[in-house]
Amino acid sequence: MKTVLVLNGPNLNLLGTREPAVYGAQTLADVEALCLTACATHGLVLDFRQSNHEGVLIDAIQEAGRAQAAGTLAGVVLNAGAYTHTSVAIMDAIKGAGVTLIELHISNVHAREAFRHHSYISPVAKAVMAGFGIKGYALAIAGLAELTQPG
Ligand code: CA2
Repeated sequence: MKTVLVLNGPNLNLLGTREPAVYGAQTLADVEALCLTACATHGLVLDFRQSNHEGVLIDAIQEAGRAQAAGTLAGVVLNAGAYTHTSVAIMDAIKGAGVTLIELHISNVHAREAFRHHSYISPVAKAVMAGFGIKGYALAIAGLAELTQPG
């Protein structure tokens, strides 16, 4: 069974504690439980991580590229948080790793402030998902499963 890496960036550990109107009331532990169910449905193994540190996210993306090349990883679901809008380094890491990656946002970033409309991740992502709340994580995992095992 292949693994899916679900990688969460800065401040996503605060989910459920503030801004429920934007991000909902559920916690990151709830997101992990939802991802676990989605992976089980699709015969995938979940690797779920969160970091507030850009370099840690980059190390995880590079590791994912090696795992995909070795045939053990289906791909990555990345919610890079605010790094989406700022990080050339994360964009370079995704490109360099050659990993299949779905960019994910809980909120519809295009219906929010202008600075959230630009993403450094989108040009190097296989697909982009935004605005489905935390259910988007399950949809992104289903999308990766479809890419890996079409039909
Ligand atoms: O909608 C998303 O998932 C975002 O990636 C979330 C980021 C934001 O900077 C992006 O523009 C869109 C923010 C994550 C911080 O999440 C918090 C959750 C609860 C309380 C405070 C922050």
